[in-house]
Amino acid sequence: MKFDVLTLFPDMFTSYLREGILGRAIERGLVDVALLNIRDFSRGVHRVVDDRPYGGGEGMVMKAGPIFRALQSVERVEGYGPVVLFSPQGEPFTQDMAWDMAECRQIIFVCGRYEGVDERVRSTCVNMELSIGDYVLNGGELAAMVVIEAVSRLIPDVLGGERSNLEDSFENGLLEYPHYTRPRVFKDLEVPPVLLSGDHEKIRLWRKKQSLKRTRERRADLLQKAELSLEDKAILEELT
Ligand code: 6GU
Repeated sequence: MKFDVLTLFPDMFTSYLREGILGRAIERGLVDVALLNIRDFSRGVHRVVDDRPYGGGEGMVMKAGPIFRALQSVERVEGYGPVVLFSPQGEPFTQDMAWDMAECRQIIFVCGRYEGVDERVRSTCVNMELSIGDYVLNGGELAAMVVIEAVSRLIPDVLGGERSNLEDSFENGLLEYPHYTRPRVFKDLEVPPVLLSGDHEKIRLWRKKQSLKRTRERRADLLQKAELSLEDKAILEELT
């Protein structure tokens, strides 16, 4: 998987991309991230990338030209995916989108900054606009890192033996059950005895119940959308 990231702040990515599971995936050649500094595609000695908005008002707008030229410079590999603009006006990013993106060979990201980007960037070079949530960031860089991480960990072999991602929150539409490890007693708090019982069926049912309970308490919206089995429904009945 190749990610091409257009940004005014490429240095924001460098230490992040060296760390952890993603760092190892890049080292192993499973993921490749190319950083393009939009400023390198500006014109004139002052390397201007933004300007005052037509019609007046506060703040600056990212110029279309540098972004357009940066995009033109990106070599498209076979099987390339979307050109994504990150902005608070975008469609909310979801795990389902991450799975779709993981099928692509290449995704291009444009990180917006300042008050916004010239609208003509949207109409000429971008075919998807994404947000990572209902709050305002200073730019799309953190959003790009979020999406790179969410997509990368779905690529075969990236997680390796770390554990299946199929049990993760959201993969079955539910939040995860609680986890415990040693010691058995911590500040008078005991590990639920069922987890020490060795009875795998009992443990499976307990975890399922905890997962459903937690989802109902914290994210009733997810429970509405989840595909529930007969067993799930029976457990929920019991909980009420
Ligand atoms: Cl993608 N960009 C900015 N600037 N703010 C955001 C966002 C993106 N997603 C949520 N807030």
